[in-house]
Amino acid sequence: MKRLACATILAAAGFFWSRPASSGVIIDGFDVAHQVNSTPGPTTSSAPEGLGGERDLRVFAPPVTPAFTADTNLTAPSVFAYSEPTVLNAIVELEYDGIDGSAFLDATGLGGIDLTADGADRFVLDVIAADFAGFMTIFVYSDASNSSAAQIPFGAGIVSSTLFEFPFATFAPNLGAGADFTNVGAMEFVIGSVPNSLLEFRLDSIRTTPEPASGLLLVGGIAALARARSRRRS
Ligand SMILES: [Ca+2]
Ligand SMILES: [Ca+2]
Repeated sequence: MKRLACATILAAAGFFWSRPASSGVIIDGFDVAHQVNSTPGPTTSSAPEGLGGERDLRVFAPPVTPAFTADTNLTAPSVFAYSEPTVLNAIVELEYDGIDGSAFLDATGLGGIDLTADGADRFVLDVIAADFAGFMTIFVYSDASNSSAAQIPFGAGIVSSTLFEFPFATFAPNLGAGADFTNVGAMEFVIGSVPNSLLEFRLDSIRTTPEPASGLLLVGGIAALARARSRRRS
């Protein structure tokens, strides 16, 4: 019993020892209220909680009355949300390109951020609601001539926090030679539904992260158990 308790404590300690010094960056936590309509069009908002200090938001949808909207921190606290009231086949875009005051892309606006500086190797999007299936696409730009993209579909029926991981290694060149993830000037996150659906979508955060914590827990726990076992033998 004592040995088991010791091994458990060491396993827990192993987890913390093996955790990286940093755990990525928050690209957006959606803490500031911001809304965009399909008409009159795109908006840009100060976003002190977002990477680069500003979020540019665009929706691509036919004009309807009342207007189709997407928002942050309005439908739900610290959440990005939109809901298609009729079949719109809407596309919604979140853009991080520094403080340019425009929903048009400034492909070098972030000034060459190194997304891997703290050991991060993937984006994680925390989707908390999606009643219809759809897709998420991420575009990463080093400049206007070089970008990479990755797309992940999501299924219908998401009702609680579901993490979608986009490892940097899975991105394919979209323009030129592709993006250099150690020299990033802008990022776009695009969300859309499958055709002819009425998607209600909610996103809790966008961030970067190193290897998944579950893998580190396993490695740390095994190492600690091995140490406990060798102590028992000695
Ligand atoms: Ca901007
Ligand atoms: Ca912009």
